[in-house]
Amino acid sequence: MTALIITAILILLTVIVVQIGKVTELAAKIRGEEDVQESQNKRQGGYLMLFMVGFLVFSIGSAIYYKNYMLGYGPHEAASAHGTSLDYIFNVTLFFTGIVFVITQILLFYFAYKYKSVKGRKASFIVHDNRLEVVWTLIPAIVMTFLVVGGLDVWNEVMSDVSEDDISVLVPEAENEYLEIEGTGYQFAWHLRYPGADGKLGTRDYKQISGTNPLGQVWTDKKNMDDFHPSEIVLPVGKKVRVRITARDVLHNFYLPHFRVKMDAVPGLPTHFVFTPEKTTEEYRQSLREYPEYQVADPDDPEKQLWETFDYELACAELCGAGHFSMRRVVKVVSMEEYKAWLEGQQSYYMSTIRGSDADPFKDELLDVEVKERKQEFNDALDKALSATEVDEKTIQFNYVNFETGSADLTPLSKYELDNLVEAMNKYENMTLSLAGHTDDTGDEQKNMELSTLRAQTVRDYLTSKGIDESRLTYVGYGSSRPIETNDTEEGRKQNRRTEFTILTQ
Ligand SMILES: [Cu+2]
Repeated sequence: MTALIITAILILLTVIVVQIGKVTELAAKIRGEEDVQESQNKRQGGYLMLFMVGFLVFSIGSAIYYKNYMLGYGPHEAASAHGTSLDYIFNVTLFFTGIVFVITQILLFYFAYKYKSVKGRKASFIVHDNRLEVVWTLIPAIVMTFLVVGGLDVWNEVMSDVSEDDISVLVPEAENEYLEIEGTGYQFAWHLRYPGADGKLGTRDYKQISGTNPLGQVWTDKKNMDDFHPSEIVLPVGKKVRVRITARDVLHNFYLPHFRVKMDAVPGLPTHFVFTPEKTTEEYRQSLREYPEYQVADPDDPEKQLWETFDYELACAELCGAGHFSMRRVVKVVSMEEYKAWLEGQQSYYMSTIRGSDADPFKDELLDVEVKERKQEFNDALDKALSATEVDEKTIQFNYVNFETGSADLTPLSKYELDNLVEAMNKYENMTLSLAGHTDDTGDEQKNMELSTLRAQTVRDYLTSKGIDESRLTYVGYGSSRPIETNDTEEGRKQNRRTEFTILTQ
């Protein structure tokens, strides 16, 4: 409706202007062309001066009025180290272009007024003026040089990469340490990756991308094992961050407006930027608190005001498709203690999703940390059994000794626990053991007896192959005669299929 009214007004105005023109023409015919023309020129010159004043007042006034909507002003302060210099160079540019803008506008309208056509005055014609040419070439050249050099300086600061002396770590403490994270754009979200305890992001290969491996991480690269995929970016304040940026499908753009960094995410061509967040989310919220536009209730959370719910954000600044808007991710800048606490809650993608699956190239071996953990677990159980006085407390069940289905062949991972036992037997030279095999109650009992005996024997053979004297070991198979759990459930049957040892002497 408003648009319709405005259109109607414009049409009417045009009609009026055309009618006035016609009337003036008629008047000119009556009064004589030249007189009318001259008074008209005079009037229009005056109008132009008026327009100039109005226009300049409006331009400058609106710039001042809307100042707080510009980057670097009011609530839009930069939150990174280089962001302030970037805002500064914008202001310098604005200063010079502002001066040029005002001068040229004044001259433009003043000349139109001053050199309006007057009876008997003729325009002079200048072919060429060297001095003028020099002036209007040199002045802009000097100003441009100043702006470009200043801009390049800031650009280099923004685009500077980490140096060779810098070390990537998960928890940057020293001056030359930085945190490297990774953002991969796809339609329509960002997949984020942190390096894990080793501080290094593992290698990727696009051919490895699958449903369970969204980034195509190469699992044979151990640097990948501790990498984790958080749902938001959390950064420690005041520490250098290098962001590695890639894309999986089309062009995206990794944009952190509050930190004044922005970089295209290009499929097949990793890009990067380095920045240092200088203000925590909480500090930034406090600085927003004084602005009335942030003192209103948050529509999503009416209990709180906008400044309280403010969060830094990551956006995609490339129009990458229909769901482009949904590529927002929250960025939190926190103190080092909070950052460390957040890290505690993060779990390695490999350990939580890939470990032990068919995609795991290490499924037949234990990782160092697992070896350590299990050894500790074993030694704790052994110490407990050694110090026990009751006979039935001297039996320890192997938790990780397993056999291939229906056979007495040890699975590859079984050797670790058996090696722990070898070590213990070497340590306690007088220790003698009885090994026992058990099955569940499925199948033929005769077969179960044979299998359990064979399995206990396999364990014995493994131990003797590692140099333990045969005289220290006896073995027996119990079949399904000694269940520790019900045989009615799969879980119970699993518990009953076990191998254990009892300390006879120590
Ligand atoms: Cu995008």
